Amino acid sequence: MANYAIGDIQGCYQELILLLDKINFNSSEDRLWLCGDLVNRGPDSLKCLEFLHSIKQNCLITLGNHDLHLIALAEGVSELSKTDTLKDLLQSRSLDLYIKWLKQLPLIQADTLVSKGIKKEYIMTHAGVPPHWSLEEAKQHSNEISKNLNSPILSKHFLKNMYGNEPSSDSKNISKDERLRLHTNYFTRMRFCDERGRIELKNKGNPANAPQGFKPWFKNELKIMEESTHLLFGHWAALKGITGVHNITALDTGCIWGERLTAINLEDGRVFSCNRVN
Ligand SMILES: [Mn+2]
Repeated sequence: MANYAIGDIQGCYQELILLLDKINFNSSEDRLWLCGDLVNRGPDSLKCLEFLHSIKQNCLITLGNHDLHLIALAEGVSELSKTDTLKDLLQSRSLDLYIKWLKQLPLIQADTLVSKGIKKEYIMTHAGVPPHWSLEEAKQHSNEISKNLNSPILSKHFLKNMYGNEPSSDSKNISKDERLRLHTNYFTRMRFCDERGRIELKNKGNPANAPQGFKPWFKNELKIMEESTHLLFGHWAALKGITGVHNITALDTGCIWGERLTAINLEDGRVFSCNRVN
C-alpha cells in the first residue's frame, strides 16, 4: 500500500488519469490524499467528481474554497461567476449525490504513516493552518464547520455567510457567523498571515512580495508542528510547490494555469508530475 498526496485538481480530469497511470495507482490498495479544489476553472469538473466518487474509499480529502463554492451554488445561495466552469456539473442528475458526499468531507485530515523508516503525523488542509491552532483545536474547528454545513437548518445560512474577507483575526468577541467565516478562510483561502493569525486575503501572488507585516502562513511559528509533524496543503499555485520548510509541503503546482499536476509518494518522497494537456 502506498499513500500519494495530490494537489489542486480543479477539473483537470485528463491530467489526473495520466498522473494515476504514472504512479501505477492501484485502487485495491493505494490511498490518495487530495487537498481539495477538486473542481472549477478547469474543463472537466463533472468527470472529476464522477471518478473520485467512484474511488472515494481510497481517498482522504479536505474541502477547498472551490468545493465549498460548488456546494453553495448547488444549494442556490450563490451565483455562477464568469470564471466558474461548473454548469454541466450543476445540471448533472447525480449532483445531489456528489453534494451530499462533499458536504461530509472535513477541512482537515491527519494520519500517522511510516516515511523513510520514520513515523510521521501527516496533516492536510486545503490552504493552511493558522499559527495559534493545535491539531486538536483545528479538528474542533473543522467539526464545527461540518456540523453547520450538514445541518438542514443551518446549511444555507452557513454557505451564504462564508463569503468575505472579514474578520481578519480571531478573538473571543467575534460572533458565531464571524468565527465560522474566519475559520473557513483559514482552512481554505489563507496565504499570508502574521504570527498571531491575522490574515490578509487580497494578495495572491509571489510569497516574496508579502504585504507589510505579513508572512506566508507557513513561515510563522506554528503551534500544530511537533517533531514528527508533516503538513500538506494546496491552494497557492504561485509557490510552485516550494515552501522552503522541510516538513511543510505545497502540493498545488498550477495545473490549471498551464503548469502541472503533482503527486508525492508520502512513504518514500518520490515526486510525480503530469503536464497540463493542450
Ligand atoms: Mn483554493
